[in-house]
Amino acid sequence: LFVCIDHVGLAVPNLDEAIKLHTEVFGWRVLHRESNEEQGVEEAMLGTGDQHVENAQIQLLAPLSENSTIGKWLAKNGGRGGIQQLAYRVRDIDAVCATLRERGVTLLYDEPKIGTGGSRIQFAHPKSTGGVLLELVEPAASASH
Ligand code: CMX
Repeated sequence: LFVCIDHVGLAVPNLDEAIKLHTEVFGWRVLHRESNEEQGVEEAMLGTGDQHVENAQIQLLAPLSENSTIGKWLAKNGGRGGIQQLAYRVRDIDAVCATLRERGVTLLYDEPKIGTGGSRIQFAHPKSTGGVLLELVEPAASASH
């Protein structure tokens, strides 16, 4: 069903501070940054430091408002950041969603929505995944990976 882990999503109270930590201290580099009003996030995708071996990504997710998903997540978790989601990359999100529905997994949206870099995204509710918020990501056709 899944191609690979696309990214691990970290909720962060402040995007600039989190980027500073993850680049200057941990050596990641910023691949992409954008705001997604529909998801209520300001986000940055970070890749492994070695430009020739791009084998992992993390996504930093800061809330656009207190009422957003990330705003509520941070409030519930004492205002500190932490792992909010695990995202699997898929080739055909419609087919994967149909299969997961058949297998009894609760998906959040009727149809996939737009995520980072024009990707198509869907989420499986943590209650049907053993407690982890799973995101499915079908990268945009133009994406390099
Ligand atoms: N990981 C694991 N469990 C989670 C969770 C998370 N990120 N968020 C909520 N939960 C759990 C709660 O602890 C709660 O469990 P209990 O009932 O046992 O207490 C349960 O799920 C329901 O929580 P809730 O507070 O009633 O529901 P929320 O309002 O927090 O919403 C969810 C949960 C999954 C519907 C919401 O997080 C959501 O819509 N997520 C998808 C969208 C999203 O995450 N957008 C931001 C990222 C955008 C991007 O990646 O591009």
